[in-house]
Amino acid sequence: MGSTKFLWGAASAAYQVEGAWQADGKGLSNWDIYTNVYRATEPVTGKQETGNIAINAYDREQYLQDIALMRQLGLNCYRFSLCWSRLLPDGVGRVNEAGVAHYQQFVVDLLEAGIEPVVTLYHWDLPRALDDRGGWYNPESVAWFRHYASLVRETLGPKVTKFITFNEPFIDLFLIEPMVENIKTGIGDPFAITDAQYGRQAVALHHWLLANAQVIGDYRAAGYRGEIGVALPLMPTIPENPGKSDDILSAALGDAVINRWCLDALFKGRYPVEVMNSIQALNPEFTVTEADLAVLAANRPDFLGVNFYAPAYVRHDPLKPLGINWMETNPDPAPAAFNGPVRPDYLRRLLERIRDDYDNPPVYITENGAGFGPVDEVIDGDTVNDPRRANYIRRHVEAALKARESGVDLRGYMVWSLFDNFEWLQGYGRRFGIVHVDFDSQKRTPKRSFEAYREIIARGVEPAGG
Ligand code: GCO
Repeated sequence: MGSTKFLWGAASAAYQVEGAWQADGKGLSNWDIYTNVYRATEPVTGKQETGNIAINAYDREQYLQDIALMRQLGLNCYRFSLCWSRLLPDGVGRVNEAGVAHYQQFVVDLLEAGIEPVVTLYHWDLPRALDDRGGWYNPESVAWFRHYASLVRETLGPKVTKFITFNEPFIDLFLIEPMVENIKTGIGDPFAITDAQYGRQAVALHHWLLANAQVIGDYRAAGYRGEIGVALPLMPTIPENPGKSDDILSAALGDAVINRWCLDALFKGRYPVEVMNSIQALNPEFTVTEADLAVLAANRPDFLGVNFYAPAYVRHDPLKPLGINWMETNPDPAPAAFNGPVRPDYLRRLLERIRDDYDNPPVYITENGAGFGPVDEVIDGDTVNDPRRANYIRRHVEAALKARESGVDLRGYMVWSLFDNFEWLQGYGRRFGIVHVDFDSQKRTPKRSFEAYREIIARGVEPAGG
């Protein structure tokens, strides 16, 4: 089951847009603690910023206005995530009926606007009560997530035809969470992530992947007739200096850790051997049983969500985990986007690689977008001039549709993001929206990129297969 029409959408995440951090019986999440107690944005942005209000997207009066903008844009889908602790304030156990009712109403409001909800179960905001019980390092986390996912299937499944279990395992577990840990323990440089942290995070990632597979199995066993997938942060790696063997080797290992670890787990039911060897060298306790791998192999997702922003230039750096420095260089000419080099050619190459290496699974681009800083956010009367973002979107959609013409089973594109929002540890300073948000007044102002994306949607796509 699932729509045959090409999906044109936008993506968001609960903690980045909802606000209402203590409304209607919601339990605290890890991110409520990170921002209000650890003041986690301060070492990165210089000020304490939180998602307590964000862009007020929980408020129905507000989100109905936002849905009107979605209709003006021509969207036929909208990707958002659920805040687990709105539904289960303690993570497991008692259900918060007000939280369930909120998301059921949001789904109805989207459907009545002709917009298909694409629902992410986990976009990084874990109930604080579960974080206190060891979070994703606790083997029980697989059962906690299955319990939560079953509640979601029962309450939203009848109207939601596409679920995404997890968003961006590698970014959350191997970048954001170690940074928060460094901030919490007072290490000077939040980016000083260590081999030991990588070794420990691998345990959490294994639990995510097991939980994903078990939930896919649960949904199918329960007769769920929609589609269920995972959204991966895929970054083709490029040796910063192709004349240096170390860079070439680090780029290859980086590709295995960043891209193939999850892709192989989801679509081949195994972990790359070089990943297993590298991680077990960091953490001898990291073990994966044949039974675990059998669970992965038996529950291949219905689709792959590709979150693509940029390729990653990689140089060998003995001071970085596994010797992989994947974040610090961008030798490409300006303009540099927040998330890396502007290289739409690498999106096409990535999609064609997925087609060839993973048996051409159905693919949705579940995130793609850019921010370039104040130079590309120039308020101009009743709009905002962001030509670089508009150009970025045009070029990446074009590259994706070229891949589709070459046989990639691409079924949709979702821009990140419809609205400027809370960009995790970067706070509100990194704008990604095609609609400007005045974070004080909550006023929305469509940017030039909004019109550019509207024209792309209006132009449409050729039927698949030419
Ligand atoms: C991520 C997330 C989004 C980000 C977006 C811009 O991958 O980090 O899915 O929450 O806001 O990617 O960085």
